[in-house]
Amino acid sequence: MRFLTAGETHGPQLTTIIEGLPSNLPIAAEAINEQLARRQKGHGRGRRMQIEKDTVQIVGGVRHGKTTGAPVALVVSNNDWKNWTQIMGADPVPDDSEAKRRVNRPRPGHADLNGGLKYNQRDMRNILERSSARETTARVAVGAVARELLAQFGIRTVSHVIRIGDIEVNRMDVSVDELREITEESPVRVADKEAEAKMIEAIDAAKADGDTLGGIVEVIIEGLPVGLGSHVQWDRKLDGRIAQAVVSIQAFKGVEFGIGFEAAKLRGSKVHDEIVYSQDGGFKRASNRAGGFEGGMTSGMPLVVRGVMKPISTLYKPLQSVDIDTKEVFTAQVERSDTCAVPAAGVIMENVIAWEVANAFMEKFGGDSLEEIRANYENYLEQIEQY
Ligand code: EPS
Repeated sequence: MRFLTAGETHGPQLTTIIEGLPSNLPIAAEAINEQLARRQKGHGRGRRMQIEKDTVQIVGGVRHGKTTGAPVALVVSNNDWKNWTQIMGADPVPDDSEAKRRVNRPRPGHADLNGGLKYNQRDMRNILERSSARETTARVAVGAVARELLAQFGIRTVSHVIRIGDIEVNRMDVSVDELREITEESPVRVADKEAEAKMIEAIDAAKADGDTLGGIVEVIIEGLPVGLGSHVQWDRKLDGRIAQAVVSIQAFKGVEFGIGFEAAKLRGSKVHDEIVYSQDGGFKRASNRAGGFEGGMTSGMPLVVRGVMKPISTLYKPLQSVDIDTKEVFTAQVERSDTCAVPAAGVIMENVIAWEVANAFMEKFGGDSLEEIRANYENYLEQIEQY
């Protein structure tokens, strides 16, 4: 399967085409809207989120609630577009027009300067409009569709924030289902109430200082069969693909699986998961330090992936930059932005990973209709059972 997105943060809409989905997959706009709404929440978001109420329009590939096998086309409109029609319109405007809201002081940490140089754009608005994390709206819509496919096979995902700035959660002894319920109600998507209060305080303090905060989010996926991805070729390793997807989320700087970077400190005997077998449960691991992967393939244990997001680089108290016209030192341009988008980033990460897993699922069990995939899947489970 594949997809592409198009659209600018203050343009008319975000557009996506997904190709390769099977037919007969139930898709409801409400299920996509639910994911879009989750992405918009979180303490620390700016005024833009009060303007937008993201809802999807399904404009291809779905009829009477089910996919037909044709490309699925999705559109999410930007409510803010009405304030930007001149600034972001496709029609030409005079070179010196105020309507351009030209950006000539690149913001450190953003795509502005690299993109301006690379694409030979002297108005860096042409870069920032597309590099903006608004684009993740489209990727969440794609992930929401992927989740529908995974849900057909009992595969479920959850995410939670484990760090914002220097505040880390205490691990709670809760099931994944409980975690899902609690984090959905939390303004920073954590289960630990004490950490929640401190995180909110830290975000408010950063905002008061014109500063921003990053953090770490964790995604857990349960119900996976063994053997998604493959060891045989570098670009078929599913953990590698997930790493790429996670680090491609705007402002993400790193990814780890299971105990992740901790493994560097420990001896092998404290890192690897012992293999156990039972008549009714089949092969399992006694622990899950590997985070659900061995050899680039799923082990059947839950996937545990963490991603680190740097603090958003648009600062109300901007850092030093250089004016590209005069080459003089200036502070970077101020654009409206969020103080902390880590809670939203967890939802984004869940959805981009859901896409990668669904893609690997289709490679393994792929068929043109949901029924064909189900038959392949069940056949494989039987093979595993008899192994
Ligand atoms: C963003 C800047 C802000 C965020 C935006 C990402 O938008 P604006 O410049 O319009 O205030 O709100 O995020 C979204 C719009 C979104 O939907 O997540 C940026 O520069 O990346």
